[in-house]
Amino acid sequence: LNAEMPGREDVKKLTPNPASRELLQRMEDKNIETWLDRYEAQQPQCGFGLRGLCCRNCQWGPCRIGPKSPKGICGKDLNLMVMGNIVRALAAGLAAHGRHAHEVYMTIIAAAEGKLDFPLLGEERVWELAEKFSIQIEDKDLAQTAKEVAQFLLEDLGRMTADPMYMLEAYAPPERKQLWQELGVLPRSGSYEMMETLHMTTLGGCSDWTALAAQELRMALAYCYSTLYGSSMATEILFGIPQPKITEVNYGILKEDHVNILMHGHSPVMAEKVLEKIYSAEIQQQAKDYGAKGIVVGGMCCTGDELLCRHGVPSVTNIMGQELAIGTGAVDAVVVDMQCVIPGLKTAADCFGTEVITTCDSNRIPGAHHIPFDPERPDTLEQDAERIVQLALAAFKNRDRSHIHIPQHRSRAMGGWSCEAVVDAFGGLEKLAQHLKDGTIKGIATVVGCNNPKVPYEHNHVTIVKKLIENGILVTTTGCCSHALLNAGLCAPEAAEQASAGLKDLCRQLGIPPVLAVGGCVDNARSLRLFIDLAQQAGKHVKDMPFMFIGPEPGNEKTVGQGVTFLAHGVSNLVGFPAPIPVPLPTAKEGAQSNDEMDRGSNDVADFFAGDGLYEKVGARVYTEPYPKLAAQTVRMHIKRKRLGLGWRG
Ligand code: MSK
Repeated sequence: LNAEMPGREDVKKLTPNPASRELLQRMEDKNIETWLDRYEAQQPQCGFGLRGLCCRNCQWGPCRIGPKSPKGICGKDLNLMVMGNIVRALAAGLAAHGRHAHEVYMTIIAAAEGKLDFPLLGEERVWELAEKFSIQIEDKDLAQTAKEVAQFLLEDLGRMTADPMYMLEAYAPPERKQLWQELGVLPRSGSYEMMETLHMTTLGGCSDWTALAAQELRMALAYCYSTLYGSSMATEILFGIPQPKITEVNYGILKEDHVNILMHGHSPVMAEKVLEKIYSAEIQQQAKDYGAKGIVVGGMCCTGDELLCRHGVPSVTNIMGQELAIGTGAVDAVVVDMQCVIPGLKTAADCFGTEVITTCDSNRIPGAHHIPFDPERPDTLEQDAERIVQLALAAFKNRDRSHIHIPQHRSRAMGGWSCEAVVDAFGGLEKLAQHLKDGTIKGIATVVGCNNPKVPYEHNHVTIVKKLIENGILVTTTGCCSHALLNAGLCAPEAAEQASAGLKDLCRQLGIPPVLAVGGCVDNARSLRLFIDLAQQAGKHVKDMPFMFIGPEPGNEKTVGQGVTFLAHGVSNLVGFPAPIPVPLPTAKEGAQSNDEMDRGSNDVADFFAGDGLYEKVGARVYTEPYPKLAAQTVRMHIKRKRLGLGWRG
């Protein structure tokens, strides 16, 4: 596996964004450490770890599985170890999205009680959820109803009894609910299933890997309905349902003569308040008094996606671009909330005098300014947001201008694709379903997820998506993948020219791109809802539709939950390198002695996910393909098979 990984020169050559190539070289020339240096220092990476064949869940270990040691000290075999590691990764991913969800739900409650000055802009979502949850709304105003909705969402996050989850009951397709009931995988709540997963995988816990596989499905459903759907819709309640808007993206949006502030992380609550301050006349004037021509706000990772969706705030980059953005020497402050903020960010920031401001107690960075937001201690939010902006203004005043280098690359982009906005753009669900049926759109793929240093940065995202639209497959995207596609110009209406004839004409006529950036990680709920609604409109089950979930460069533990969520709904996955679910390999050589020979060992877990085991249960499987052009071909074949199954031409 190590042999498959790219070297420094591969990365610099294959990374599609010219601005990233320029900045990687600049950091190297200046001898400033980035992920690329640390990745090199880690080579070769442990072959046991790469395959999920080591366990350090207890103090008896670490144990690893090899030809001479087919079991851990406790007796755990290969299947149990591989499956246990995957299910634990999903629990960690659920914890991350769960913490995000908790912040947003508590913010609604604080806003509804008048303790926070947020106007609840997503009124239609409040009434929709109130109706779905059968909340009595007579004699209640918007704030009171929003508070009750948030309390229902909190219950889905924390329930300890076997009562049904409200969100799952409200939005899951009836066919799936029945199936999950039969499979015994209906979850209690996000918190309960996290607890149960750690319990099942502790020393002397569950010895049956198939029970852990069932827990994987159960937890993915908790992940989906207590955090993805919940956070995405709760954020819409607070800040509104996004609508399409044109903006510019990439590192070139930074300006030497402006104050440059980057917003990074996942939960957009503090970022929204900071933005409000920045847009105020007083702060704009103050920036001018400091000698700046204005203030540029740029987005990174999923907080960037949220701000792009709602305000057209230009996005800059993703998780592996965060040090490169600092390397422009033009960033005065980075405001970070939670998740995907790597420790290396501060090292780079210290080299360029960039202020790093942390706003979440969960994500501390030594040496950074810490100005936390806590919806249960809301009194200081206004002053805190003001302090953050003042720190950025002061940093501009003190900036060392001799180190500025902003690569002049910008791309046009259209963001703001809520589920409703996608449906409206196509003239309604009926028309969109008809385009699918007649083959104008061959299928829909949601291409998402992180970056990973094990693949040339952003190369797989961009290569796969170009091939998909060339073949008439409409793409939705979120998270770090969306930044790669935004910067590559694939989310601009002009990208229609790169699509197949049918998709090109349709996008041109509608004035939309063939790649729709639907938001941050939690907004994968938007793509899933689109899949569910389209299947219902077509009178089919999701599992039979020409849909696919693609994670070309999986990185964070959260991506496991994304993939399994779609699997549980009947949408097959195409996973790039490194697949968290290991690839099925040919049968073990008799008398294998070396680890390499052991690599060829059979793996029931991989067979379950990639073969017929999971498929027979949920109607979906995992394909693994590290090479992007082959991956796109696999997706095309999958979509073709689904169309044939439906009797749809094309
Ligand atoms: S930010 S979870 S690296 S997509 Fe949501 Fe990117 Fe993955 Fe973080």
